[in-house]
Amino acid sequence: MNQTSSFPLIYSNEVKAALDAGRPVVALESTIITHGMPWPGNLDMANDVEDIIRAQGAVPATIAVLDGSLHIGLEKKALEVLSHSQNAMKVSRADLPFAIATKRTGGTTVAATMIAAALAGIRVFATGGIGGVHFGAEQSFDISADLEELARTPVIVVSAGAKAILDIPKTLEVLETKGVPVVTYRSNELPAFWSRQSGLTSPLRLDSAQEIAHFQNMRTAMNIGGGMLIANPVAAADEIPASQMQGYINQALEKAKSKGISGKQVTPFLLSEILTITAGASLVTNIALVKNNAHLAAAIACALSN
Ligand code: PSU
Ligand code: MN
Repeated sequence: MNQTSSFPLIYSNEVKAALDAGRPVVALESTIITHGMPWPGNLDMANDVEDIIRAQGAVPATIAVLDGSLHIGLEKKALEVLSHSQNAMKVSRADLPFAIATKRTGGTTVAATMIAAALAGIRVFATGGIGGVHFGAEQSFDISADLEELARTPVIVVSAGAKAILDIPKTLEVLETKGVPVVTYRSNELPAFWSRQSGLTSPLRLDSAQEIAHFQNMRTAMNIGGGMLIANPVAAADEIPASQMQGYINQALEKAKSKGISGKQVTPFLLSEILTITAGASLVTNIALVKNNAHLAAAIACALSN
């Protein structure tokens, strides 16, 4: 364990060694562990994803707040404890210093994980899907802090697109307004998380990890701040087709509405409803797409460090 700052910031030995040596590192979020997937599948997913990154010659840095310390890289035991913790906070930008100040434990969202990754000098981050503009946002104003974070923090976020429970066209519009590049990997069509198709043309497309690294280097050279979103379609064998997903999503959205679910609960509620409605199939796809993203993120991290 290594502490090196004016607040409790702890690096795992593996991550510290990699950062010191300039070896490729990939950040991983932990809200997906604490709020996005049920135990024990969440723990298996977290361990498998770390191994995928190692197998490609990069080092995984799962990020979380444990008892008031910000951890960059979790030891096996800590990951296990987090995966079945009952009172973990969902920690986004607004909550990160709060969780540290009040000595809480929590899973970091895409936004909070980007902040931590940037602090640590990690340039690439793999997740499932980012938060975005929710349906009915014109009434609820429910727009994820992930979008603002992408606009300001220089980390490449590898996702399977925005979760299909979101209003994807509005999410794209907000990203465009904020100047966040959205790059789909090897497809002209933006994926929709569980599905390869969204019906929307991707703003940008690149076909290799090297090109993505080159693009990001160009953004850095031109002093254009902020991150970028990579949308990586899940493999055809693992997807749930969009036509099928739409019915499940509508059912979940109806239930959220009738129960008056709001704020931070919306995303976890919808994900767990969809899990029930699909009898677990959505989780299988969710795990497959996170692994797929870890693979690409590791390749980008390797390309960046060359
Ligand atoms: N992707 C998943 N499962 C999740 C999330 C993403 O496959 O649980 C989490 C991420 O941490 C993301 C968060 O940052 O949901 C978005 O929440 P909100 O819409 O409340 O900002
Ligand atoms: Mn929200």
